[in-house]
Amino acid sequence: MPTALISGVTGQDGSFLAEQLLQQGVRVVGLHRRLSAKNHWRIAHLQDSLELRCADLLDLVSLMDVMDDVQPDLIFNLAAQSFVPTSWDQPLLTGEVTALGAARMLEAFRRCVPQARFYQASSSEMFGGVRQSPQTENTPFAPLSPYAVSKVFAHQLACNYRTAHGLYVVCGILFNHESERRGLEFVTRKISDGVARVKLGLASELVLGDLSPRRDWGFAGDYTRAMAAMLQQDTPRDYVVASGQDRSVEDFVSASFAAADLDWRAHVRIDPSLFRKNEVPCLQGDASTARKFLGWAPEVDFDGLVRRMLAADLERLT
Ligand code: NDP
Ligand code: GDR
Repeated sequence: MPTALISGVTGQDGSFLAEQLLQQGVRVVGLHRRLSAKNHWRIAHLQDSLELRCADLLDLVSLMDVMDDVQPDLIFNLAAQSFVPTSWDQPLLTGEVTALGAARMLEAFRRCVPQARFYQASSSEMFGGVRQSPQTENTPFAPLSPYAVSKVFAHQLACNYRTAHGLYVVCGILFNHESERRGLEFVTRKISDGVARVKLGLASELVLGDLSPRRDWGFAGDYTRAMAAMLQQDTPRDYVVASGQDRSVEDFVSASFAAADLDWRAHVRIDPSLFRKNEVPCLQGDASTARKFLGWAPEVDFDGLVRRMLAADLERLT
């Protein structure tokens, strides 16, 4: 039975990936960091089968200790400071965790368990000021935020560990993926939570920023399936994972309010202070490589995602 080590197991993707690997009979060890209050709500249902170890991406020694002890066959580096606006407020922390944290994970892997296979969570944000559409594994990067710059560093370093050290390293360049486990600060979850509150009479309005940016949204559980499949291939390579369809934030808002039989224009207020510096206007991915080599295809479409997230927030708040 292989052993998988997941950093970021308390996050959205970590929880879906852990669940799916456990279902396949894999032994799963999750890394969590010491916090003053536990934040394990996304993995609470896995507590009987998931092993947890305490380590921090800021502390190389803690990562090496865990790798030496656990001897993983598969390593998924999902931990990051992942919220773009925070990366402007805390660019140094973002670099420490999202860029250098990946370097520490790679170095711990190289020194302790070089025979293992390593997955790096790369991001469509690396394409930022896009040079071509749709974006593929070969599209040049044009990062527009400290978060995106950090992800480019981590991505290119991971590729170097593959070519220079001959290690099995894969980067999944994932486009936005969402779920009922998404953090409330991200726009889709802010919308599903906000619509549910309006529907239940708990709020009268939803305050948002720019509705014009376009993203290629999918369901997180579909995307973590692709991550697991990437480490099962004979040859390590990079893969774009995306739905192939771009929609505006306004599309997500109107679909969500419509799913609750509400008119979004009566409830949404735009707050210009929420507009971003260096906004990424449009991202659209081409997942042909993932389809070809992994046989991957998403199971949840845009409308299914909107309905699923709204239903979960309605149930939670009722
Ligand atoms: P989340 O923000 O939900 O989860 C981030 C995880 O990183 C949390 O478990 C968090 O722990 C952990 N973490 C943060 N800082 C540290 C640290 N110093 N040491 C150890 N762990 C730390 O992200 P997602 O699940 O959405 O995304 C997973 C990965 O994929 C991230 O790297 C993200 O940047 C990337 N990505 C995400 C996409 C998406 O659309 N979701 C798209 C493309 C890439 P804690 O709970 O303690 O805060
Ligand atoms: P993003 O996700 O920055 O694409 O990064 P987010 O959901 O935060 O923003 C998407 C778009 O919505 C616009 N927007 C708002 N965003 C938020 N959060 N809140 C608002 O009120 C609001 N109003 C409009 C934003 O300006 C933006 O254009 C996510 C993260 O998961 C990254 O870690 C990951 O790498 C990328 O997706 C791919």
